[in-house]
Amino acid sequence: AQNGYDLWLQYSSITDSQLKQQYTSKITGIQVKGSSATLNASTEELKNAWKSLFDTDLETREQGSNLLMLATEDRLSSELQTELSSDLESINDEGYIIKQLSIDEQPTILITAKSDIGVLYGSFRLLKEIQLHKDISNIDISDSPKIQKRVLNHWDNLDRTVERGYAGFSIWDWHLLPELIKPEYMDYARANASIGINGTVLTNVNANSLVLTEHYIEKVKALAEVFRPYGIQVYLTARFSAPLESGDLDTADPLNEEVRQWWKDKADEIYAEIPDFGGFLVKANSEGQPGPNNYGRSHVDGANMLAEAVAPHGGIVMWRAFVYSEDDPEDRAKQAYSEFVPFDGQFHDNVLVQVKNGAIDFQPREPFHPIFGAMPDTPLMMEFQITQEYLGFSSHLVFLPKMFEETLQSDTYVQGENSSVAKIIDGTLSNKKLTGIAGVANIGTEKNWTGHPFGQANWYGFGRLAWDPYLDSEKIAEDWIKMTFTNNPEFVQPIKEMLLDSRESVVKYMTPLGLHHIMDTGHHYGPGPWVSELSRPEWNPVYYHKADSEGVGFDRTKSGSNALAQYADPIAEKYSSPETTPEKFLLWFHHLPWDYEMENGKTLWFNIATTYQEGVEEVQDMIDTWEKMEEYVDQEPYEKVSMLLQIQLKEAKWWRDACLAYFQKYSNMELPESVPEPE
Ligand code: GCW
Repeated sequence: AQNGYDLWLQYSSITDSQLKQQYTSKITGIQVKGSSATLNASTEELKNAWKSLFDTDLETREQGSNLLMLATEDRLSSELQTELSSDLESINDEGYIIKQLSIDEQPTILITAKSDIGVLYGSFRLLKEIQLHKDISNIDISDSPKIQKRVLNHWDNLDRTVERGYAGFSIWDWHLLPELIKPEYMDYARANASIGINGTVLTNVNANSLVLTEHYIEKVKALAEVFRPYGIQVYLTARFSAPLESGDLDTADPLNEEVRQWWKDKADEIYAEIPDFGGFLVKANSEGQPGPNNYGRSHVDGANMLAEAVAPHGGIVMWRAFVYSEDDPEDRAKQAYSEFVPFDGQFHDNVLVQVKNGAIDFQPREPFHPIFGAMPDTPLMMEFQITQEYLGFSSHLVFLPKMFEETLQSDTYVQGENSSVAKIIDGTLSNKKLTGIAGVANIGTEKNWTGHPFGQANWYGFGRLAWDPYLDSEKIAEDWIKMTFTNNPEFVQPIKEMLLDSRESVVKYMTPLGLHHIMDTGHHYGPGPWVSELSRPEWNPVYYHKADSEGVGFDRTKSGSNALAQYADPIAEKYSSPETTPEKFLLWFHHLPWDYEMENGKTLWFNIATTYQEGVEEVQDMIDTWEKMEEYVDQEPYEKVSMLLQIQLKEAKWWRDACLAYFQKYSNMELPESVPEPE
């Protein structure tokens, strides 16, 4: 059923007899070489799926024809190893091969890999091919992840509230752990493994040091044990002042010997319980969090101290670059770069610097963060936000892979043309040994995990792009729709278009033409361009749009903050003039008069107004599309999406009306005819 719990692992019954015949005759049983928790998980998944897809049992058999064989490379006969040698050479430790072969003269479909986890990934891939109704005769697929650390970041607090979470409470039931293991934990692991996610940071970056105490480590261990067979490592956030709060030291100075020893002992203690613990994620000296700067030390001092503590155990440190200080509010967009770039090359090998996709904060649209490409000697990890803090929470339908793709495919030009952000993240541009990507999770206790039924697509899409950052968002949308709803093209085609367009629509009705951070403050829901009284200047929307009777926009060129200088040429040069700046970034980089003439010959004011209006109309189009889809969707999700789309329409109008009414006070210009007066 599509109530949402099963996510994209619906395994909906295949009723087409020809298709069913193809699959069930090609695979009549399963043979598993060796045994391990991961191989068992693979077998269980295949067997359960079979039951659901074909209403028949996939039985374990030791021999025969048309078997599905699961075996890691080292369990293959030497002839097979030779036959497959070039395929095997082409995959990495987590990759897999799925191939139709003849083994002992029997037709066999083999899933092989260098590791058990590779076999698990291959099993999910085979199931995906079937869910997508692909032809599997002569199947021949090999694939490997391009990024090593593919992790979710949960901003989950120990009291089960979730910072910026809109799908209920935290799924981690700390109170009842370690004894009570909810079935959701395993289904969470299955879902993540199915898209290749291999790590999860369980706790909020605004961290509580309690999670590092013995009592909680036991609970974390219980989760780690559920996740381990699925190849998912657990990580924790480390509050920098933990030695003060949960230890008995009176400093957290990273150069103090006792502090260093405290972290080493802490790491040893954790690893004794959780041998495959992933390491720490740290938010330090950002938004009031403690950090090395409190002791006159640098980010390098802080990160390297923790890196030394986890290094003997193979752990890593993900040190966030999301910093902006109170001292220099001239342009928040410049600060992370200014603070981190000078440290390039100074972090230990097991440190990743984790950078948000843009320099401000998870806006509906931002240019890529200028740090990407500017630290060639430091592994940089991408941080995307899957939860929709600035994009309408889980009330609005927005397909984020389209946005992630835009960032990943942006050309930084740092080593000439074709220096995409994706190449920096996957390490190919400067030959990085450690690579990673993180997504701030949108998961909670809602029955369907993500609140909005289409929020699942963002979790799914993040995973797919983490595995392969070059993937097309259209492909992701198509796969997700088919696996979650139906393969019927009458549904797939229009809904795919709706998803792909949805991101641009939200930009249009919230922050068109490069406007940003004009959401009402604190909660970041709904418009608030007028807000100006918060204590820190850079928390106020007026700081970002700078509307006055002269014009609107943030001048980041030489005549302004010159943040543009942080980008390589030709970007820096091209964007220095409004005429050659892509219109989608116009007001991000320029303060322009209301009557500035745009490409279409109309004024800036006219374009702002009509773009807001287009955004509203596009939400209406989404509603029209959805209304035609009733027959393809179960009643519950159908109605839920219908009602949510009505909220989205109402709020798109709210955005349009509020922003235009506010900006009109400064522009003093009439609304274009096509734009209705505020209701
Ligand atoms: O986007 C902002 C959020 C904060 C968040 C912070 C961060 C976890 O408003 O809630 O804190 O970013 O990323 O650290």
